[in-house]
Amino acid sequence: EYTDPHCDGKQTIVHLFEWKWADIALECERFLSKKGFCGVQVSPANEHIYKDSAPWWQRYQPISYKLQSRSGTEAEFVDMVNRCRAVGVRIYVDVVVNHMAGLGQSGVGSAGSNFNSDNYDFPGVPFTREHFHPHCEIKNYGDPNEVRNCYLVALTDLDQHNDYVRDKIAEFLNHLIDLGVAGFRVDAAKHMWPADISAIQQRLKDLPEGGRPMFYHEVIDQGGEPIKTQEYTGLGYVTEFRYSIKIGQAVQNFDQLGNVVDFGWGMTDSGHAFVFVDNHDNQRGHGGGGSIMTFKRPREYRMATAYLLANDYGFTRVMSSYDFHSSDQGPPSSGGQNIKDVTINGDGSCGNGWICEHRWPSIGNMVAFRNAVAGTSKQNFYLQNNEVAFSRGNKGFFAMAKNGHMDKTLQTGLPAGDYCNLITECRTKVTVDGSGNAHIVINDPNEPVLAIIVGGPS
Ligand code: AAO
Repeated sequence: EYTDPHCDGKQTIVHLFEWKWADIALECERFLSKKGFCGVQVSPANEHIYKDSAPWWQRYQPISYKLQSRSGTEAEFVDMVNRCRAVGVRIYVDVVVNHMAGLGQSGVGSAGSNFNSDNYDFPGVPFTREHFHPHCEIKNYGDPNEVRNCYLVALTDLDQHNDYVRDKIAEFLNHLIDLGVAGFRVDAAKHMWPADISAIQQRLKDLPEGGRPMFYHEVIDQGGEPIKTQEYTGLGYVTEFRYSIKIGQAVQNFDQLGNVVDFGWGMTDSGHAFVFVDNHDNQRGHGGGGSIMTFKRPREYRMATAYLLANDYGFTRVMSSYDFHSSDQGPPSSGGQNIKDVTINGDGSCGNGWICEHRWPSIGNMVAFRNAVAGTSKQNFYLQNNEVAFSRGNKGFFAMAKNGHMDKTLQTGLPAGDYCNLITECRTKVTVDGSGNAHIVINDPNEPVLAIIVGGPS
């Protein structure tokens, strides 16, 4: 019920991590709409702490639900939502409702509200001591009571059993619904009781155009703890971190590519799995490890994301990062809390320290592939000599070569015809014969991917 992204059947969102609202509006108009993106996950939009060092994670310490953050004002937020929507791109907000700011801090937040965490005083909402769990730190992830009722890294833990707390959180989400967003990423959902999240959902309006908002819950379940993603699938999508690890490993060892989804490991069913190659935490060593593939290894990262988008599992999110050298470092800035503009170079890449993985050809162009093959399954699977290929029903065909070169005749499952390789934007083509076979050639070590679709450009 909470799994419809409300974007006309499109299949992929991009996390524009720490972008300003004004830049996101521009990106919807100049790029995302043209490439078929469903929407954008935006960084937390509500009031948060300001720290002198301006780390990215200050946005995960709420002070109130006023919509003024490092990314912009409420007016700028509304302008972004409307301009993106006008070109068919929706906004999904990262909502931090498990907790407020961490202990040991006081002062003024990004919207000008005072706070004092040690006194549990957040007048901007307002929340007071009675709305929080008594202090205990989460030490043992083996104890679900501790994970849900104690504090995650000293963040003052709201008690979502409390009706007033439920009402205030619902009021915040309803405000965002009124403004036209299509859904929510629920931060630290693992640290809230599923029944409490459900009680909050029941207080929410339908979207103005009808239907329930999409929800995806951040639950890190890598198999070793009692809390399972399946406890949350009744509430929407749930993050599937095992897939992130498996895809990262498999692009380094192609033999594993046939086996990145295994329900025997307790992985989330495809209709509820929210999937990605990396996220803003694990790309910098926060929130759980594994061999995570990131933009710092561009060749393998392209292959990992292309495979994510080609495969028939889950609802997909593409990461879009800024360059960083230490795990706390905030977004490109010219000092203080100011965030630098995202500039666009002549070749379509980004400047000013923004990586813009979503604009890399074998990532951005795979979004159209995923849209075109939605609802089909993998067929004609071929995996040999560090080459992988498969068809998606009779709608699309995908191939990838680890060393950048492939020269092979394969069954594509597609009707006869000439098809453009989406990745090269038609600079290379594929001819499928009457029996569905085609001569597949890949000859680019940097973008070693080929993707063709029925009904695509020709
Ligand atoms: C900052 C400072 C803290 C300070 C705090 C309060 O860094 O020192 O105490 O402020 O003043 C982000 C940053 C935090 C930051 C916080 C607030 O990452 O560093 O704290 O903002 O500013 C757990 C949660 C998960 C969470 C993740 C980071 O379950 O929900 O930690 N992610 C979200 C956000 C994240 C944000 C918050 C939550 C808080 O995406 O950006 O924090 O709003 C295990 C558990 C996981 C657990 C990890 C990390 O993972 O399973 O549930 O994630 O540990 O603690 C193997 C296992 C794997 C395990 C992993 C690591 O891989 O298979 O399961 O090892 O041990």
